Order: sequence, then C-alpha cells, then structure tokens
Amino acid sequence: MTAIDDAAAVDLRAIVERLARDVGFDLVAIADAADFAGDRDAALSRIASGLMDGLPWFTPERVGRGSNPERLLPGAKSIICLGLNYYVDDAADDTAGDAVGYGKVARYARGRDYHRVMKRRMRRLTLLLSEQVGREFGARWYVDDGPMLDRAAAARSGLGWFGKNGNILTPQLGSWVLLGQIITDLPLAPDAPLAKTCGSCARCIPACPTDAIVAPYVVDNRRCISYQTIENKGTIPRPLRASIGNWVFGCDICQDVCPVNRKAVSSSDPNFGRKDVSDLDLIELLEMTEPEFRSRFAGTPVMRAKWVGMRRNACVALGNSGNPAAAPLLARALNDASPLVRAHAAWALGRIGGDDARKALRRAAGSETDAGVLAEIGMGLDEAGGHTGFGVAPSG
Ligand code: B12
Ligand code: SF4
Ligand code: SF4
Repeated sequence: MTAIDDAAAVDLRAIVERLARDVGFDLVAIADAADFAGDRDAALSRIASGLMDGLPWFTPERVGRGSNPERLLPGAKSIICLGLNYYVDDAADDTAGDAVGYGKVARYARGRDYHRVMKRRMRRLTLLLSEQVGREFGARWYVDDGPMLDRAAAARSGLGWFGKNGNILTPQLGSWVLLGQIITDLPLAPDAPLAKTCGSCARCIPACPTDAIVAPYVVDNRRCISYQTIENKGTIPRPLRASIGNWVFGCDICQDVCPVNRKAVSSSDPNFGRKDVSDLDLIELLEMTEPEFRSRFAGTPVMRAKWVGMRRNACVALGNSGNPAAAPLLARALNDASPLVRAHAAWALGRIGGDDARKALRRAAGSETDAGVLAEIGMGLDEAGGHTGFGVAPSG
C-alpha cells in the first residue's frame, strides 16, 4: 500500500479511474463539488410548472439539498461520476417483444436491481481508494434514489452531455448507461464538460408516443410511459393508455431512435440482459399469483411496479394488442380482487371489442360495486359499441 500526497490530484485521478474499472464501472469522470445552482433552478422551475407532478418525494427541499454537495458531505471537494453500461444486444428478443401477446420491459430493468449492484461497487471503490491513499477520507455515494441530480453531475464531469430526450448521452456508449456518484473530500483533478450537443437532431421528440418531451431537454413526468407503468400506483389516465403500446415496465423509445445509440456496445455484465425479465408473456403476467410474481422478479427493478401494477399494465398492453383471443382472459380479470386490475381490464375489453368483450362487460356491469370500475365498464361498453345504459340511467 503506498501513501499518496493529497496534493497529487492528477495522480490520484488516474488511480480512481483504474479502480473504478477494476470494480466494474465502464465510465468514470471527475467533477468539482461546486454548487449546482443552474441545475437547481431548472429543477425547481420544473416542479413549479407541474412537470414533476406525480412524484411527491421530488420536493424543492430535496432538490435544494441534492444540488449542493457541501450539504451532502461537509468539506466536499470532488465528485467521482460513474457510468455502468446496461445495453445487451438481444435483437431476437426484441422481435418477440413486438409480437402480440408480449409485454416489453425497458432495458435497464432486464436484470438485477442496479441500485444494489452499483452501490456495492461504489463501496468497494471507496475502500480500495482509501487503501491507496493510506487513510480514511470523507465519501458518500449515490445512485438514483438519493437526492443528487445524477445527470447534472455527469454532465459537469464530461461523462456525457444532456440529450434533448433528457438523458445523458456518452460518446462511448450512448445513453444506455446508469449513473452514480461518489462525493468525496479528496481533491481530484476535474475533467471538463464536453463541448458536444445534439446539434440539429430532434428525432426523439416526435418519436415519443405520449408527447412527453414537451420541449428539448424537458420531460413531463406524468406523460412519460416510464412514470405511468412504474411509479404511478393508481389509474393510468385513459388518454395515454393507447399510446403505451406493449410497454409493461418503463420505455426505451426515445433512446431506441437516438442516432448516438448506434454506438451501443453490448455489456458483458451478467447482471443485465436476463431473458426471463425481457419480453413477458402478457397472459402469464396477468394470471400470475403474488408468490409467483415475487419468485419471478425478486431482486429485479420490476418489483418496484408491484404485482397489482404489473397486472394493470398487462391489461393495457393486452387491450392495445387488439387480439380477440385475449378477451376470455380479460373477462376473468373483471372478477379480480383488485379494482385497479378490473378497471383496466374493462378498458382493454372495450378496446378489443367484439361479442365476447361486450358480453363480459355487460355481465360485470350487473355485479360490479366499485364506482370507478363501473364507470370504466360503461366507457368500455361505449367504445365496444355495446352500451345499454347501465350506470348512466337504468335501461329498463
Ligand atoms: C425522477 C426520475 C425519472 C422520472 C422523471 C424523468 C425526468 N425527466 O426528470 C421518470 C419516472 C419519468 C423517469 C424516467 C426515466 N428514467 Co429516470 N430518473 C429520475 C431521477 C430520480 C431524478 C431526475 C431528475 O432530477 N429530474 C428533474 C429534472 C429537472 O432533471 P433533468 O431531466 O435531468 O433536467 C436537467 C436538464 O433539463 C438540464 N437543463 C435544463 N435546461 C437545459 C437546457 C440545455 C440547453 C441543456 C443542455 C440542459 C438543460 O437541467 C436540468 C437539471 O439538471 C433520476 C436519478 C437522480 N437521482 O437524478 C433518474 C434517472 C434520470 N433516470 C434514468 C433512466 C435510465 C430513466 C429512463 C430511461 C428509464 C426507462 N427506460 O424507462 C426513463 C427516461 C425518461 C426520459 N426521457 O427522461 C437514469 C438516466 C441515465 C442517463 N443516461 O441519463 C437516471 C439518472 C437514474 C440513474 N442513476 O441512472 N425518471
Ligand atoms: S421514455 Fe418513452 S414515454 Fe418517456 S419520454 Fe422517452 S419515449 Fe417518451
Ligand atoms: S435523438 Fe437526436 S435530439 Fe434526441 S437525444 Fe438523440 S441525438 Fe439528441
């Protein structure tokens, strides 16, 4: 173990880079720990204009704390910004994902929960670094669920640049990288932000099926399929459901269309690219019991959407498949214990239409007691062309 003079910031930086790769990160860059004043203002104005609605924990107080490294680690001098490549080239599976009857899971979630993977590696990196420095030093690490603005730190460090779809694009791996940071009181030589931009490209904006990219760099949380399928634990707004297609967990469309992502390199990290969490059989998903759900998805990000949420999402995707073969299954789901599943099954039957769907909806109208579900059944019948007037006025 060699003790290193703190003043040798440049040497230290080289050591950090080597260790970061040793513990399993693909990208590393250093930012200084100055206040993120501009990013704070952008985030606060995003909250004030309602574009972060639906995420009650994303508060001005949190942004105030997370945008000031000194408040997270007194004496903070540097931020080690890390990127983990999660892209796995599984074109064959993606074809299955387009087929009727399959639900798509966003790439980042096709494997082990990255929070655990990255935090473990960051802890190890910090330990190895303290061995190299020859003493303990102040460090705190964050990935996603902390108050830090992960993308703002990555942009300042030159790890990547802000794309118009909101994501950080990296020159080496495109946007298929998860971001983490170690704030430290070690003085490390910072890297410069990249001079790169998206230029005249704006392909991701019209590609977003829900028009969630309301301006370059600005995503309306509530319109984003990622929010609706993962974070929203209640009803998915009716006007968005058809645009969700067969995404059942997250969405990758604005990244799939991005020309920078042609540079994607398949990761060899065994934590990603799990086939049993890629394209999900919608029928299996909808019929899954809670213990089956847990045993299939334990340790993966999919757990965040919860059992009921994923079955709600399966209903939406089945409705969007337009496949009449799904009607009997959706009809069974009209008796599900969860009103959320029943409501979305009613919508899906309305969208699929046909005699079986209409019959099932009429039958459910006679027994349903939940007002919200009854309203969905009524609208479903309207859409399927079979409304007989129940719930609006007795049909006599
Ligand atoms: C809340 C959240 C969401 C929400 C809201 C998204 C959003 N746009 O904020 C939802 C649930 C929708 C979501 C979706 C996704 N997320 Co998310 N999410 C977060 C989280 C927790 C906070 C993001 C945040 O601070 N938003 C607030 C806004 C204000 O921040 P911002 O969008 O970065 O905005 C900055 C720019 O607009 C910039 N800016 C403002 N004006 C201008 C002008 C110019 C010219 C420029 C250049 C910049 C610029 O300033 C702002 C502040 O820095 C972060 C983790 C974290 N702790 O940071 C992950 C994070 C951003 N998510 C991530 C991922 C992977 C996703 C998804 C791809 C998942 C998926 N496949 O479904 C999608 C992508 C959706 C999208 N197009 O953005 C990664 C992004 C990795 C990357 N390479 O960028 C992060 C960093 C998690 C991680 N640690 O890896 N997410
Ligand atoms: S993740 Fe999907 S819904 Fe969200 S902004 Fe990108 S394309 Fe739109
Ligand atoms: S699609 Fe074009 S505009 Fe959108 S993030 Fe990629 S390069 Fe930027």
